[in-house]
Amino acid sequence: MFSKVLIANRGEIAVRIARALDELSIASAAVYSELDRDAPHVRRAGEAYLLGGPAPAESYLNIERILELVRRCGAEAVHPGYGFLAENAGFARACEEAGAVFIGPPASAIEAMGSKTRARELMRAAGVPIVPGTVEPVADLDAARRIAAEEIGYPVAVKAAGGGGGKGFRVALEEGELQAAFEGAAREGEKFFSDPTVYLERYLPDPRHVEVQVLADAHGNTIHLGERDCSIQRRHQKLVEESPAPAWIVDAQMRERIGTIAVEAARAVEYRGAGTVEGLVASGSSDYFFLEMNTRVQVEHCVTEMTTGVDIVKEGIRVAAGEPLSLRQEDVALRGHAIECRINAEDASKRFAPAPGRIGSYVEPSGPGVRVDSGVRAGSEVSPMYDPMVAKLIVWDSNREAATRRMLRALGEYEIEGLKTLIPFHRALLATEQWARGETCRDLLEDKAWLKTLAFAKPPPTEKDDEQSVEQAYTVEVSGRRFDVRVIGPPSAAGASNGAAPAPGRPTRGVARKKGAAAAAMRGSDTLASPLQGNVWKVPVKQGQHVKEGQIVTIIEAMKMENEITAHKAGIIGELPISPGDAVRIGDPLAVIKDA
Ligand code: MV4
Repeated sequence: MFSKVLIANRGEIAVRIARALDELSIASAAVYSELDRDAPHVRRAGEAYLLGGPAPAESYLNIERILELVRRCGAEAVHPGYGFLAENAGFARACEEAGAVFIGPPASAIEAMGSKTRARELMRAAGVPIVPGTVEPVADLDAARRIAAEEIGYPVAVKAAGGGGGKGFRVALEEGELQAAFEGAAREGEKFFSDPTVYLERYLPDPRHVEVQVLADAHGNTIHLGERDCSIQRRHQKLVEESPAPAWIVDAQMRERIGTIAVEAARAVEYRGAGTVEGLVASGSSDYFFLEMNTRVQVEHCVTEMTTGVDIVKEGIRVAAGEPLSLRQEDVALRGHAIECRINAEDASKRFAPAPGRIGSYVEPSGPGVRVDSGVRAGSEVSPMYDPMVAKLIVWDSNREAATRRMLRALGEYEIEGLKTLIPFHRALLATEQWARGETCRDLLEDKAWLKTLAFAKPPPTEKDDEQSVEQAYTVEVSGRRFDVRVIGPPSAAGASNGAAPAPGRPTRGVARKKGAAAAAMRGSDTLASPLQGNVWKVPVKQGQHVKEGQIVTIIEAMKMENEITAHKAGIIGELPISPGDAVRIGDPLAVIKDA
């Protein structure tokens, strides 16, 4: 077994991996960006090293720097978590070349599944059912027209070959819509994956997203841990996941069938470690079609851990070290029902706009059947630079109905001050008839009137009296390695001496005052300020135009995501100092909206 592993990630998944390493008596090394000096994942690991600046390219995507730290700290393996470098075959290879084990599948399996057309071809050859359509890239619009009309039939889905997770996915309900869908998918493929090739699939109306967790070792064992239903999605972002799927969607017989399909899919690419085979179940049928395979541990792996008792992260580490899986297929038993709600720093009432900010007081739910995997704590700053998912709330109970009630109880216990999150959205969603009936809730997730009811009250000013604490915790970096120190003395003198970030929960006077002033300046202002850093993609409004509160003013691309920025008030667009292509930073004015 390894003696030390470097965790090449941040947030809740880095904490999750550190916990698994701890239980396996493996030392853990965290890495962090300048923004994450005081993040929980940094404190949770045994040691921690600075990667570089806040931007992912300088930090969590900085392959050279990560490999340099692997050598320096003496880690024998690297755990990539999810996102960032997790599905980067080049990184997996670079790790092996540097003499470190990449905790994940072989680079060849990442590559095979990374190209969606290649994956479809391999799956078809392996007898895995794929959504009917092409397994080769479609050369041009004329070819697409012919194939859609003669071979597939409308409606068709146009998907980017380099895509996945819904990026570069367009639908054409009829021939008249094909050109826009084709060009849109190709453009998005080019933008996100530097690959404009697309393929076609039959479009399945209102399907369910059902995925199967697999585990494979290097001793010929490939098993599955049942399915997760992730049908509650908005703009291809999963919001709620459950395991098992509602009993009326997947019964024991179907579970065995799709489990076998998933194991075949994994075997076809000589998979190792933890992976997920995603599929669609057509509405009102039990037909199951392979969609894609995620070659990493997933955000929602926890619901499967709750119903099987298997520690998926630990199994992945064991397998990477050459050990066999700790269980066989016949040892897998599903018990009860688990649900996960993603706690994102987003405002559902404003089209799920990112809502970064600083957390004030913070209390996680607990009690029977409740698990919280989080990457934040009181005082944490949630940056627009990274994923808005700050925590996951997972509950288990004996059946779906009981688990739903337990989730509502736990959501009620969750206290996050100062940050808008999806907690009110989840409380409302899980209380609906649609959820109780196990529907996909598509209409509800786009229902403006319903979402509007989830608006946040204006927060009262929370500026607290300055603390008179004499003990202060600081982070110091010595040659790029992080250490925690405590300084006893007058707070201002200690703060000025080294300029290090103060420990969370103990804001210095300067920081507290600046925050308060900025917040006061924004309140009641006509200026719509950018909540994030990125590039202006679209500006669907004009100067002089009347806008309603919540109407889209601009779409900003950041972190490969399109973020809709909506009017904070109704009125007339006075100034509009932005146009497509402009780079904007946090706080930059996007528009001035005058009272009508
Ligand atoms: C589809 C589809 C219908 N037909 N493919 C792909 C990525 C994933 N995030 C959703 N994807 C879909 N692919 C074909 N051929 C519908 C979706 C889809 C979806 C599927 C299940 C549950 C919720 C969904 C929400 C949006 C789109």
